[in-house]
Amino acid sequence: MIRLHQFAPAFGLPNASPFCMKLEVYLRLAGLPYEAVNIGDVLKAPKRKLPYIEDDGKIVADSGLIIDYLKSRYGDPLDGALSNEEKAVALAFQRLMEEHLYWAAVHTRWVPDAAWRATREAFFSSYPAPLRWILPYVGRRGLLAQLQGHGMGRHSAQEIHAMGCRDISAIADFLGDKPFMLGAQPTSLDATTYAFVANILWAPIDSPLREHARALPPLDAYCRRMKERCGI
Ligand SMILES: N[C@@H](CCC(=O)N[C@@H](CS)C(=O)NCC(=O)O)C(=O)O
Repeated sequence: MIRLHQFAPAFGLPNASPFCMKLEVYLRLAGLPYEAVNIGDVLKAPKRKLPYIEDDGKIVADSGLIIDYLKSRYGDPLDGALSNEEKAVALAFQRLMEEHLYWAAVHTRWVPDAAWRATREAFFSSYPAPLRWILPYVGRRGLLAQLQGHGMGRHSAQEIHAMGCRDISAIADFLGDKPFMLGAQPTSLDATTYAFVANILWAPIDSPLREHARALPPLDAYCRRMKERCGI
């Protein structure tokens, strides 16, 4: 049985980490049985990030590499029939969400004081003292350093919001009135899209990104469709 190591659910979402949520949604859409280990211990993760999986003694980290591994081991029911052109578009959107929009969303959760209070409460309040006080401080400092390292954190809040909103518009424009990103059936791109869009739309973090996503009604309908399809 695949063991999925991830953070515990938070913010009323299956996972407040879009990468963990993406992988869990993928496992469900692909019909692969798994056991979720919601301990969220980043220090035990081989790359110090979650998710990672254990499968038959093999440990694989990084949601994208895990999906590649799962496809090679268990087949590719979601993407197997895609054309090279569709695969190229899927990869470009995946990178848009994971390497760009993600950092704009991280900024909305960890930087403004009001959002930070909600993030701290959701992610750290269940830890016993003194971890409850230390981890938020260490975690926030780490995330702010990552934002600087990526480069997103060097822009003004206004610039970051404008960039994130453009990404969200691109997703909505490409989705159009299709049921799923690449047509009538969900593919692995939908695991990514649902995870990243729901994490902006449905997390209780008031931000210009969420306002923008809310102003594009097909996105909420899409997330509901995905939720119904995968059950989380
Ligand atoms: N490329 C990785 C990214 C995973 C990632 O960024 N995970 C974040 C949570 S959303 C994490 O574990 N962060 C812990 C940290 O930075 O300390 C993947 O696709 O799995």
